[in-house]
Amino acid sequence: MKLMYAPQSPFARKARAAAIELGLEESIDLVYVQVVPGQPNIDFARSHNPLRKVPALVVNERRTLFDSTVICEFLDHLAKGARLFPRDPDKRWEVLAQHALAQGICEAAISIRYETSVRPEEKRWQVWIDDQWDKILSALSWFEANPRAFDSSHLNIAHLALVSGIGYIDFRYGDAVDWRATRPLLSTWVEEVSRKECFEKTVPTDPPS
Ligand SMILES: N[C@@H](CCC(=O)N[C@@H](CS)C(=O)NCC(=O)O)C(=O)O
Repeated sequence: MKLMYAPQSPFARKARAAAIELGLEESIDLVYVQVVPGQPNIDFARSHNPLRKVPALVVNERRTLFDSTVICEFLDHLAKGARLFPRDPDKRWEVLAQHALAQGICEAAISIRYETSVRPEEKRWQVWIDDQWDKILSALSWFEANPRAFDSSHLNIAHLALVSGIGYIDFRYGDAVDWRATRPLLSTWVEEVSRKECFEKTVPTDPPS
C-alpha cells in the first residue's frame, strides 16, 4: 500500500500513527504529495483524491481511500482488532464524538494556517482567525474538563487526532499560544503519550521545498 501524505499534515500524521500503532508500518510506503489550496495538483486529483487533500491510501490499483478517518478505520479493520474504533456501542459513540472534537481542532488549526500563509495579506480576516483559535481553545478546555477521555491505557482514534492536532499547533505556533498553563491534565498526558513510538516517528516537519 502507498500512503500519499505531507510531513506537516496533522491528518496524515493521524493515519501514519495509526499504521504504526497497529503494526502495519512495514506494509505502507510513504509518498509525499504537495497540496496547497489555490495551486491545484491535478495529477493527484485525477489519480487519487478529487478533493486534492492528503492523506490518501492507495490500497491497490482499484481502490484508493480517503480521508484520514476512513483510512484509520480501514487499517483498524486490517489489524482485526477494533482497537482504534471500539465495538461496544456506548464506548464507540463516546470515542467518535471525542474524535470529532479533536478533528475539529486539526481543521481549525489548518484553516488558520491557510488564512495566514496562503491568503493574500490584504484579504485576511482577523475576526475569523480569532474565532478559529477560540474554537481550538474551547475544545482543549473540554478535554481538560473530561480527563476520562484520555485516561485509557490504549490509544483510540480520538487520541490520535488530539495528539496530531496539538502537535500541529506546537509545530506552527509554538509558544505563541500558551494553552498548557490552564490545562495541566491534558498537557501532562500529551507530554507522556507523545513519547510513544507512533508519535515520536511522526513529529511534523516542513515539506520539501
Ligand atoms: N478531512 C480530511 C482533511 C484533509 C486535509 O484537509 N488535508 C490538508 C493537509 S493538512 C490538505 O490536503 N489540504 C489541501 C487543500 O485543502 O487543498 C482528512 O481527515 O483527511
